[in-house]
Amino acid sequence: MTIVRTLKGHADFNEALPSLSLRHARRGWFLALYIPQRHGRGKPPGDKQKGPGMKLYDSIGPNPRVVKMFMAEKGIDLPRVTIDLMKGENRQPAHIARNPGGQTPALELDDGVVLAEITAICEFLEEKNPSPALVGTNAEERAVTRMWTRRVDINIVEPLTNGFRFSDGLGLFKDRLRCMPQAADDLKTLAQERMLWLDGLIGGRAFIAGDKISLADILLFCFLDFGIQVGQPINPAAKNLLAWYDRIKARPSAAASA
Ligand SMILES: N[C@@H](CCC(=O)N[C@@H](CS)C(=O)NCC(=O)O)C(=O)O
Repeated sequence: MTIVRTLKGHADFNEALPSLSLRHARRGWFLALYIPQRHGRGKPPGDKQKGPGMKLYDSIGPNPRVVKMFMAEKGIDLPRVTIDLMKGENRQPAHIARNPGGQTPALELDDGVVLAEITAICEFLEEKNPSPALVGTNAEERAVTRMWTRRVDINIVEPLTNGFRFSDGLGLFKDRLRCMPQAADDLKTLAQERMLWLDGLIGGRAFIAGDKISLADILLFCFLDFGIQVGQPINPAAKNLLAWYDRIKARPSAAASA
């Protein structure tokens, strides 16, 4: 049974020191590289799952939330396994064997293939459950959604997230990722500037990629909501974005994924 916890704020991240040492992390990477397996297909040693069944390896944080909100919009329900990020469970060999990136979410399929990377997981779920479409119903719609999703990702999600990891989240991430604390303020400023840029582009549109909710909205919402919790609020000058945020937040999928 799944326990879905919400991220209460950056204090949680800062207060909990990672129990994982660099030595363990290195060992995990070593195992991931040298245990014979087809890339992305590793069944973790000791995995006792019997019979077919997809499951979502879930945790706190905005990335798993994107998948959960996407699923909520589509009415998909899957068994979940909670990975304890604060204790570094995601960086231990069992999870690294599933996802060499050592992060969450990961979606294990019926045949043992493990998908990671939120956009890949969402695109897979879309193909298996086309309605309601959150990527698109034809080539053009899909391309437009992917274009906006990528814009959101590069311009806002990446700088906002790294701005957090390199400052408020440093206590948690310093032994997990290459952290550049000297870049944190610039990254946060960049995210703020790009919010204003996006604000100008979306104008009077109801949604980021057009007149229907899409993966681009879900991605942006989950990360802006995370930013609000960790001291990176939406740029107050971005009036269109603020109105958009309120509209998305009112959707049941926002509460269902929190
Ligand atoms: N590029 C990955 C990013 C995943 C990611 O950063 N996940 C976070 C949770 S929001 C994580 O696992 N953080 C813990 C860590 O890196 O140790 C994706 O698209 O899924």
